[in-house]
Amino acid sequence: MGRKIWFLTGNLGKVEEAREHLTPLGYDVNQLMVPKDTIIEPQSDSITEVAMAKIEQAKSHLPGGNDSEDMLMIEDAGLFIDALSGFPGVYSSYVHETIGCDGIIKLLSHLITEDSIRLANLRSAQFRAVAVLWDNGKVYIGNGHCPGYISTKIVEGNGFGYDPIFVPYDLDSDGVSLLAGEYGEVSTHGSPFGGVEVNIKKKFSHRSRALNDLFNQLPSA
Ligand code: ITT
Repeated sequence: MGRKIWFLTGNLGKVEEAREHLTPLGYDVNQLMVPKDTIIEPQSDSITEVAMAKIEQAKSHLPGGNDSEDMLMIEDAGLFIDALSGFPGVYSSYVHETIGCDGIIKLLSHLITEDSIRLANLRSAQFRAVAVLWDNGKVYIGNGHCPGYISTKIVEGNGFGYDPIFVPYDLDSDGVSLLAGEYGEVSTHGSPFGGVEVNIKKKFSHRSRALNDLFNQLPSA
């Protein structure tokens, strides 16, 4: 196994996706858990600021301490819905815990049409992720986003969080996201992430893109 990365997160779905992405690159991804309320998330409307504040606090919890050869990673994400001016954004966790996917569908219930292209425009949204890696005193930051729209129905099965209601826009043959309604080589055919396997989600996801951006900056990546 390659170098160890401690991923500070309470979300096993995020760990699974990071493993899917980083194991083939030779990294050994481990979940780092700290007692609840040990890390204080600042109130900020920037997910980058939140992630940076968390990494500063998390360093002392790295097994082996600040001198550890291991890396520490944090990744913060959010769902930004255009028709709601970017809500829930940095409040995504709280909103998911309170009104959930069902509540989001209700908030958009006035945005319905039979025309699938118009629907994908009216209900447009994006997932954004920022991944921060601490490696022996050096800090790297990667950003990723995934454009798509909020479905009219909940599809459960795979994934976590808002996956049951988020449909990604298709990708072209280079893996670049297209616009609403454009057909590309890679498509979930209108299914939210909840209806596809993790290795398919990986092709589209904000998380994969943020990790790609980050690991491309590493000298020995
Ligand atoms: P941490 O312990 O790592 O903070 P979290 O689940 O709170 O885990 P985030 O703050 O990154 O994760 O995510 C904010 C919310 O957005 C939360 O409700 C997640 O479930 C949801 N979310 C993040 N990434 C997602 C993804 O890829 N698919 C679906 N929902 C996602």
